[in-house]
Amino acid sequence: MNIAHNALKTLLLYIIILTPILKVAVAQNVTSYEAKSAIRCSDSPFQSDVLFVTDLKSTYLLQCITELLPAPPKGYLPAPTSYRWSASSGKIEANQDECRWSQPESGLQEIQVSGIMKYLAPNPTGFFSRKLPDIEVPFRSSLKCLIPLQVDVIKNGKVNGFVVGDYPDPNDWDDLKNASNSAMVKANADIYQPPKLFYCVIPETYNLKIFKEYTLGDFDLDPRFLPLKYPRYVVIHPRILRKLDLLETQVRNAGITLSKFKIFYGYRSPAYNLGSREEDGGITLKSGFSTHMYGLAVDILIDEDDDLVMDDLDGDGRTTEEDAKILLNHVNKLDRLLLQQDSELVGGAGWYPHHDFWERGEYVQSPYVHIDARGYTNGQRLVRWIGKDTIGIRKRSNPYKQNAPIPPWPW
Ligand SMILES: [Ca+2]
Ligand SMILES: [Ca+2]
Repeated sequence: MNIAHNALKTLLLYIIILTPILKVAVAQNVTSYEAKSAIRCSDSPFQSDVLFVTDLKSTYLLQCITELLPAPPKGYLPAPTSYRWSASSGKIEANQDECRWSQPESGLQEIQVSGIMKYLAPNPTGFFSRKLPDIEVPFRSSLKCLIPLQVDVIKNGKVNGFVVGDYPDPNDWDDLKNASNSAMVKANADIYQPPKLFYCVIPETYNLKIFKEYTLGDFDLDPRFLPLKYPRYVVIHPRILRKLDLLETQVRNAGITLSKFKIFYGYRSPAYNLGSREEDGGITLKSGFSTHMYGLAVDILIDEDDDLVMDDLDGDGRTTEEDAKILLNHVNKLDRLLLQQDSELVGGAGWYPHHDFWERGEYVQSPYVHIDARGYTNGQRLVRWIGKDTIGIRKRSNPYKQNAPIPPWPW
């Protein structure tokens, strides 16, 4: 009797506990909801793993985009969503799903938003129908932002302790002697001013994508070949990112497979450029006013098989200077169009038929192409040049083939 009584009690208890749960489950068709959210910046195209900040004077407008998955059932009405914004540094002016952000500190910063998405259940329609539960789902998102360090005057050739060397003066005749074309440098002195914005490169930021598939480290020297102390600083002008993007489109439209260009050299400081002149075999490969020093240039390969050698673009079964020429022809086509459009993205290009990247030892020898977004031409002619043969000068054999395994990443 007692056992039966206890069993009945337990059953009743279960019914009492389970009924509301079952009701919700039935009402919501056992749906569990998820609120997806993301922070987007409409003011900048440079957003990938991080928002890549290129202008410290700007106020960035950030928007939180939310979506309930799956969509709420028919009849549910959205209630105002609550948002709570915060930032690791800088000034925030939040207004619902939007937030204006300004004056952030340099380095890797983070914006966060959290809140609750709410949908109100429809009112019951019949005498026996019950009110369904409202839907309330919390969400949380964050956006990493890479903020440059502003350096108005480079003192003692250093940026926050990192040696960049002395930038030459485009109005000084002594400095102009080292320019490959002093008249053009002098006439375009505005782009040859010492840069003011430097991005800090550390192992934690090296692999962060700043724009589409391009990482911050793509613009720094490769630590697999040249282990140097961190933190380091690089300059990346937004114009070269926009130009890489246009060139990618142009190359892909021609039917060439390309995930991204492999950047051999992005930023090179004046100290690095001067130091490596000697290593280039005693010849001056690097101009005293190289656009690499201003973050306006990249040396690139198409290297989908990732062997650090230009791919066989013309399909003759081997890598030669002709493969680099195919890429150069695409740069020419793009630059002619940019010149017609009077675009600031127009630039110089160099064809390097044979080249030895001295600091990578025997690992890397490949034809490549230099592109830049210097913004000027030589009248109606594009600025173009052919690189010297450093493999021949250094008497390296077996070009374009690796003869040693590529070193592992140091982290
Ligand atoms: Ca290759
Ligand atoms: Ca070929």
